[in-house]
Amino acid sequence: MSFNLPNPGLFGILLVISTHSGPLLVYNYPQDLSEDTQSAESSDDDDLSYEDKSVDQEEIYEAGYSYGNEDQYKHNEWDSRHLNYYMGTKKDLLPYLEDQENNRRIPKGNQKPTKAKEKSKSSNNGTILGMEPAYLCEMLAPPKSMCNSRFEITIDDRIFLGLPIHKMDDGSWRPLKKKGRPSKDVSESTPKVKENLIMFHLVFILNPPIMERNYRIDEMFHYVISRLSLVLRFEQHKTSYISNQLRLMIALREESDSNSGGSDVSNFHSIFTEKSSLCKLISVCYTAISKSKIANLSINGTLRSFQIPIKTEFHSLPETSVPYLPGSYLSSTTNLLLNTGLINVGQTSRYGHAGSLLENDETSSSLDDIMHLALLLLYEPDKIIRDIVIDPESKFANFIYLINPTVSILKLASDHKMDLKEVKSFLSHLIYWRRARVMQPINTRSVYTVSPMAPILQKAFEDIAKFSEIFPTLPSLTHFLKQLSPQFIKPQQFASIIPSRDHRSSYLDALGWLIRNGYVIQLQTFIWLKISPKVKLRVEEDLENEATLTKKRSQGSKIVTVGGTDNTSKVQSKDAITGGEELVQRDDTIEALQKRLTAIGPSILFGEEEESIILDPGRATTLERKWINRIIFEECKLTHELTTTFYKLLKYMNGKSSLEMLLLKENISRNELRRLLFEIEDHIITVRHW
Ligand SMILES: *[C@@H]1O[C@H](CO)[C@@H](O)[C@H](O)[C@H]1NC(C)=O
Ligand SMILES: *[C@@H]1O[C@H](CO)[C@@H](O)[C@H](O)[C@H]1NC(C)=O
Ligand SMILES: *[C@@H]1O[C@H](CO)[C@@H](O)[C@H](O)[C@H]1NC(C)=O
Ligand SMILES: *[C@@H]1O[C@H](CO)[C@@H](O)[C@H](O)[C@H]1NC(C)=O
Ligand SMILES: CC(=O)N[C@H]1CO[C@H](CO)[C@@H](O)[C@@H]1O
Repeated sequence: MSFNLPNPGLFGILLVISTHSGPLLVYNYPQDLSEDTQSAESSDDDDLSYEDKSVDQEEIYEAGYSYGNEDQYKHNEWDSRHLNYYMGTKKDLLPYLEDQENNRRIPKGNQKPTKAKEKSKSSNNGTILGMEPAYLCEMLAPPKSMCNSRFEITIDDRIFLGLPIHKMDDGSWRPLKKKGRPSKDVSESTPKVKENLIMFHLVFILNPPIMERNYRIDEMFHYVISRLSLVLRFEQHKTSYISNQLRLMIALREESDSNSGGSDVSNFHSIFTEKSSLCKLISVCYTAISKSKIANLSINGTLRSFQIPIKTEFHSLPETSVPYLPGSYLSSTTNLLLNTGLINVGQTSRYGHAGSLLENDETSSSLDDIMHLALLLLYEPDKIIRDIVIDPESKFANFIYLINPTVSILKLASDHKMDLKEVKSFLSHLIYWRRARVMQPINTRSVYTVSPMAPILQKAFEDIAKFSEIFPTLPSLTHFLKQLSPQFIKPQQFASIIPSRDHRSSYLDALGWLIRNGYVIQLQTFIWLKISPKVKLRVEEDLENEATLTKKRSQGSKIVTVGGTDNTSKVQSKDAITGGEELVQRDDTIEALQKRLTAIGPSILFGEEEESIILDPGRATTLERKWINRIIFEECKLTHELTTTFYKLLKYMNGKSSLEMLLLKENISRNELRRLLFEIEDHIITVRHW
């Protein structure tokens, strides 16, 4: 099992409608949904078929699965119903497929596969998974109260998932502002269906592996079903698109009946698919989504894309036993894309139900941060422009030609006086269409190293040849990687491996290639402020002096009684464990504090004489601010300029925002930062990772 690999498990799509005369299955794709026949047939092919996983075979096998530690599973019993069933190597695949096919031949429950299959082959009067369409329709046409929200039923291990859309009481299709009578209530001459249509429901039939069930259906609902259903609702509301399509289908059927005398029933399906744009889009949607491709659907003349994005960006290292796609990229920068919906971060728990669909505001603010990054094209510009079919003279194409991984998008836009909104739209499309990835601009002064996810086992052999073909004058791929991960010293700035100025640009190109293909990642620097016992002691002394002074004048100060140095630092260390919980309130009693601290256990507490780490200076307590000031003004005696820089740096001292991001976002030079870090060296903890 791996959520890192695409596995849509889409078995078919149904269009169910309700009219005043009851529910009706109008169209289904593929035509034969009587049993799981498609996959059984394909497993006769060579060992690379594997189509029942519904992933895009060509693409993934071309790349080769990344299986992590192969040996771990070598001796496992091979059971296609078991959760480990595709954590195998290629050579395990054949027995697996055979096994699966055998399982499939055993009829399950009340289904009668053979009969159903014969029937459906002869006409579209067949069953859906052994069930009569009329019976199934009753279930898939829920009452109004259950419409306009997620719909899900499971029948014989198949999940029927959709977002049924019901007509509003006022006759319109969208719950909008009062004025929203249907904008064009088309002529009364239209046959019954139009007025009759009260509900339509695009039902996706899924058969995900049991262990992935919730994940896969959430993913499908979030990325495809909900979005597509709402677009259709919009079209129905605006132009009666669904009603018009239904009328068209009735007309087609009548025409066909009168031509063939009603004998040629089986033809409806192909006629519908060909002539009705609604049926066509259902078939195109099925074909693309079931292969993990991007479905480009023409909905009443407008082209829209739907897909379950493939997971190729990781912000943390997946477990070694969990497969992922080779060439995947590892960077904490990926976090910046979390809310954009452009990539798959593999957390379906983040997807609300139908609610979170229009996340545009969130998306566009997340894109602001991304503008500081650069785009790395995953293919040659010409190929991209050809493949996504845009005019080579267009602004979009022009933008693609300008993309340079060494330059931030913001700079690119300002250098060429481009409209930021337009640029955001271009870059979103390139990321969504799997043509580009964002990353920090490639820089000779940044540090790069071999990715722990590098596809060494899967692809290195062919890539070594490719690399030397593309960069004939450079060292080999293996030599490059060795230099980037030196054995006895820590990784150096990229500049250190560039032999001369003349080599600079070819080395940067090669670096881009290595990053694009998942071999190399950027190392980033994360820092925290640490408070030494000495600083704490000095601040405590100051406080005591202050307190004495204050006491002389009035009554005791609350700060001294409650915010005792060591106790605050212990509370702080609690924060380290729970990961970002609010600091304990100042007015907590010492008893309460102690209770919480004992609950955590003594081993992780910093002793009285030990250092504290300030985890989030953005939310520093009064005492912590005193420590910080002590460091700035007394311990390091920073100059005025460096103090200013220090305050800019402060909010990055949380172990989450890297210094490399700081250089990109704040107006601080590398030199200035270096000087500051040198001065405060004794008071920081540095961690380097992706
Ligand atoms: C359709 O199915 C019904 C019952 O399942 C059967 O009576 C009828 O003959 C079938 N029609 C065709 C055209 O196969
Ligand atoms: C498509 O949209 C236009 C308006 O944008 C509308 O006039 C037309 O009827 C629609 N087509 C269908 C098939 O609904
Ligand atoms: C849909 O369009 C995108 C962008 O042009 C393209 O990458 C993708 O391959 C297309 N999908 C299919 C199934 O052709
Ligand atoms: C950036 O800093 C330099 C000096 O450090 C200053 O001259 C310049 O005006 C600053 N730019 C911005 C946009 O703040
Ligand atoms: C100053 C102060 O209140 N210090 C307290 C910190 O917590 C320890 C127990 O962990 C107490 O013994 C101290 O009195």
